[in-house]
Amino acid sequence: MEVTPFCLSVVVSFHRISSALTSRHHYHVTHTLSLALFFFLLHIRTGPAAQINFMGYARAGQTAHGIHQRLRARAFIIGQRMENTNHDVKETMKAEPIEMEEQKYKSYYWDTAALIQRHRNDLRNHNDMQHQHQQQRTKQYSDVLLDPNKTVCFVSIDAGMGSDLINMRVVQRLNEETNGTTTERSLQGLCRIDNLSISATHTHSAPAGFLQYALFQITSLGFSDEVFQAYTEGIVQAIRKAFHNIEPVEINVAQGLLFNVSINRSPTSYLLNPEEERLEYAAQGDTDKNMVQLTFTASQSGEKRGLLNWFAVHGTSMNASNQLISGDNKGYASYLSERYFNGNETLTGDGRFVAAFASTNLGDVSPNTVGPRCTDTGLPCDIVTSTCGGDCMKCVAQGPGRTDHHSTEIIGRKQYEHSLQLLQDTNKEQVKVVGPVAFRHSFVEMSNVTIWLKDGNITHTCPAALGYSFAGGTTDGPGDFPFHQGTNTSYPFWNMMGGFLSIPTAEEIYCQFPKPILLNVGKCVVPYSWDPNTIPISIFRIGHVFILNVPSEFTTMAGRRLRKAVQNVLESQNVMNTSIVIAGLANSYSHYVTTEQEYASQRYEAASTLYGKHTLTAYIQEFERITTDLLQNSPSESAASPPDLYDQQISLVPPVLLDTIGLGYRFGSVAIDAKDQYRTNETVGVSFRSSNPRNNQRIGGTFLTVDILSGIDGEWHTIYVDSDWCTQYRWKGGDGYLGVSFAEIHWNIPKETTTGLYRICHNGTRNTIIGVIEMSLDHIPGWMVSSLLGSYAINIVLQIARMALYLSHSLRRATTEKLAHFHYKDFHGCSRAFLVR
Ligand SMILES: *[C@@H]1O[C@H](CO)[C@@H](O)[C@H](O)[C@H]1NC(C)=O
Ligand SMILES: *[C@@H]1O[C@H](CO)[C@@H](O)[C@H](O)[C@H]1NC(C)=O
Ligand SMILES: *[C@@H]1O[C@H](CO)[C@@H](O)[C@H](O)[C@H]1NC(C)=O
Ligand SMILES: *[C@@H]1O[C@H](CO)[C@@H](O)[C@H](O)[C@H]1NC(C)=O
Ligand SMILES: *[C@@H]1O[C@H](CO)[C@@H](O)[C@H](O)[C@H]1NC(C)=O
Ligand SMILES: *[C@@H]1O[C@H](CO)[C@@H](O)[C@H](O)[C@H]1NC(C)=O
Ligand SMILES: *[C@@H]1O[C@H](CO)[C@@H](O)[C@H](O)[C@H]1NC(C)=O
Ligand SMILES: *[C@@H]1O[C@H](CO)[C@@H](O)[C@H](O)[C@H]1NC(C)=O
Ligand SMILES: *[C@@H]1O[C@H](CO)[C@@H](O)[C@H](O)[C@H]1NC(C)=O
Ligand SMILES: *[C@@H]1O[C@H](CO)[C@@H](O)[C@H](O)[C@H]1NC(C)=O
Ligand SMILES: *[C@@H]1O[C@H](CO)[C@@H](O)[C@H](O)[C@H]1NC(C)=O
Ligand SMILES: CC(=O)N[C@H]1CO[C@H](CO)[C@@H](O)[C@@H]1O
Repeated sequence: MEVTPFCLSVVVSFHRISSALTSRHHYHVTHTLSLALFFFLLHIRTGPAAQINFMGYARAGQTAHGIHQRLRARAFIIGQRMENTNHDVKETMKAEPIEMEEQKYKSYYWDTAALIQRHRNDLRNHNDMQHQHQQQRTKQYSDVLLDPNKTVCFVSIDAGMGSDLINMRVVQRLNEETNGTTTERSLQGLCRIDNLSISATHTHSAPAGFLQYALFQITSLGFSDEVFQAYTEGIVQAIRKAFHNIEPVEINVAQGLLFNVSINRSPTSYLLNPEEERLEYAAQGDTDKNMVQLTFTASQSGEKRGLLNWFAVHGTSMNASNQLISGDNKGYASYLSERYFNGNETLTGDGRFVAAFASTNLGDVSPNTVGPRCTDTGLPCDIVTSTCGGDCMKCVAQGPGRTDHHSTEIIGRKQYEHSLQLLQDTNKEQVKVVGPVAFRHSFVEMSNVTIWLKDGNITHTCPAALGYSFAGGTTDGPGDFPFHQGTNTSYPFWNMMGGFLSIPTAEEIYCQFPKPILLNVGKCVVPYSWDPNTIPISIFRIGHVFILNVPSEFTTMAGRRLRKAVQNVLESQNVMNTSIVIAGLANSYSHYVTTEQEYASQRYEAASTLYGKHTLTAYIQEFERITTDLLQNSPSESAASPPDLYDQQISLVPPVLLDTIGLGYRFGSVAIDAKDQYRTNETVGVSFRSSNPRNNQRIGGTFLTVDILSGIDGEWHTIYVDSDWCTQYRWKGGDGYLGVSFAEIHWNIPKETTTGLYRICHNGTRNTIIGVIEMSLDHIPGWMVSSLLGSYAINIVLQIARMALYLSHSLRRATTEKLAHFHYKDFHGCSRAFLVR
């Protein structure tokens, strides 16, 4: 049903990013450069709201068609003050035993993420006060220098997974651009590859195309520089914002079990783990129910500043049919929490309080608690293979809600309420975090780790490979017929298909046994690597809290074993009463990690355990190593960093060519207006004549506002933006529309809405190559020009010309920059005023 927009131009606009970089002054680069201008001010990010594929379900048709919730980066910088504040670095180099630090230590944390730079009158006074407050604070703490060796930077992002390329760019950007004030300079070198962790919440409704390995780019039509730049920019801005909110805080850690929010989606695999091991976790069962939460309270004012928690559940409440950008259940939980602490009157995105619901060992954990059912019969599926009559596509897990949207609300709200309980619980469950901040980081060449087994034998991990069941998908997002989970035998036909890429050697087949190799991804290098062979791991210490950053999805039991192994190392060195959490999907992506026993079942998670059945053992061995290094204050050995393949990336996603509009119409004008009046709980729908949102992603801004007319000053005041749960921005455009597009805005009027006059507005940016001509026609009314230049006929001619331009490198060189330059113009429109009673 769904057609990938621009499928025709896909073929023609094939280009390499590298050529874009070498010809800096030519046109598609100029395109990205001018976008960067918009990014600069802002730090809330969303990937392109249109046409880009979502990461997660790997469905070619699941492309972004608008925004339900903006994606966010939430950054926390936690560190100790430089011992010696006279900036003499040499003085501070002396290593100190950890225990001595306990009482002296002070920790600083900056929150982030949440301010939108917008021109708004309504909250001006409020903002002025905030601004003054902020300036005071900056003044107060601007002289604080953090010790880079005792600082960790943790960023939770609403995205599918972390990316090593993004980490590299974020660190580069932080070092390049921090040349302003003294405070900016002390940000330089503070967050680096070894103490920065960017962990994704694993929402399956965020744009793809930002990973540098070919496998992840198949359904997203290659690499998408727009998405990559937006994510990078958002994270950099979040870290910078965190840095500017420096403040002494008290950190508390609390934990508690949360039931009825998750189920195991491979319960038969879990049962293969030894019984005595499973009995140890009888209170929690086959998924981790424990939420571990850090809360940050300003030391001076005692105000709550933020929270950061980990609870294991997949971001798959929104299903594979969803086409609106969304933070899924974690994003909704963050939204509710930030709204609770910042107050309803604070616009979403503003406000000091930051709540991050981060991901952990969620590998086999689904939020679809009703469980898998056959879509045709309604009966449970075959439990071993997750099929109905042999077809995996019919076996789909259902959430607790009526719709996937409703399920997201239920699962998100339960996490939020539990987090609030943990935070407000003033009994002894709250433990004050004391102790030093420290970290160790290591790149590990996971494709060939030598492993010393307990029985004294030596073995090794294998080059990355995906098994048949990988193509079977999961019950949260089934794969393709004829594949199904639990396949442990291979078929010549599929071996031949997979063999086009790389034929596994006998040794590789033996190494991966019993996984039948479908894709020998570790050896595929055309056009560039398909999966990482080198992965980053790190351990962060914040007092007695330890964060284990892994670039993968650990299953429940795999996570428990890793935490236990690290705990044993800590206890052997007399570090007791620790809280250990796994930060999942951090800093790169290498699929799943199961236990050796689960590996034998070859369900999806096992087929996606890239480096063979000893993958978990390798992780544990490497974490034991860096944990020991951390405790003994010795440096950690590291393999070479993963390659930077940016220059080789292929992108098949065409740029936005033109925005057109029918003759006589104006961009931003209303196509379908609001009714005269509504009641609460009704939905207002307004449609605007609009443009492709990829022209300007409005990072930190909004595509829509819901305004109320104030009875006091007679001015319109914004109350909701496109980040709010009650609003939806849908983009209607693409292939069949010849460049014409509409912005459909829906506002589901919340119950607590007061009686009054409201309106809905839309801001967009249109794209025209002939900006020069347009400017020379300045004396003609704008709508006339835009409708003239926006007419189909003219645009088809221009589109052909532009396509030719795009195709021909030499032509591109020959044309002047002016002609080739994309030209952007903002537009704005509002609905009629309507009454809400
Ligand atoms: C941090 O540690 C590194 C390596 O141990 C050392 O070279 C550097 O001087 C230290 N920096 C500070 C500010 O102590
Ligand atoms: C950093 O300095 C360079 C050159 O002095 C300047 O071009 C650039 O704009 C500065 N960046 C910031 C963020 O101030
Ligand atoms: C989980 O939900 C079921 C009903 O859906 C209820 O009977 C049960 O008590 C709940 N368990 C917990 C621990 O809340
Ligand atoms: C804030 O909004 C929530 C729902 O979004 C509502 O339940 C609550 O009553 C509101 N609080 C106030 C003070 O209006
Ligand atoms: C997703 O959920 C919606 C309702 O929320 C349902 O109509 C649709 O069939 C579901 N799609 C899939 C692929 O499960
Ligand atoms: C794996 O590492 C060992 C040494 O640790 C080395 O001898 C061997 O050649 C490596 N294998 C591959 C395929 O790189
Ligand atoms: C360890 O090596 C011995 C001798 O090669 C072999 O018999 C035994 O099966 C190995 N054990 C494991 C667990 O592989
Ligand atoms: C493959 O799985 C089947 C059950 O699904 C099992 O009987 C068989 O032993 C397995 N084969 C291997 C090689 O593990
Ligand atoms: C660890 O916690 C227990 C109680 O939970 C307490 O009795 C013990 O003293 C603590 N140990 C340390 C070293 O703090
Ligand atoms: C709000 O509307 C929905 C359907 O759109 C309905 O199911 C629900 O009961 C309504 N709630 C109230 C409080 O009227
Ligand atoms: C929308 O555009 C108008 C007119 O250019 C501008 O005044 C307003 O600030 C913009 N609003 C947002 C939220 O960007
Ligand atoms: C890998 C890396 O970035 N290492 C750096 C860690 O931090 C120390 C101190 O700032 C640097 O010297 C290392 O280069």
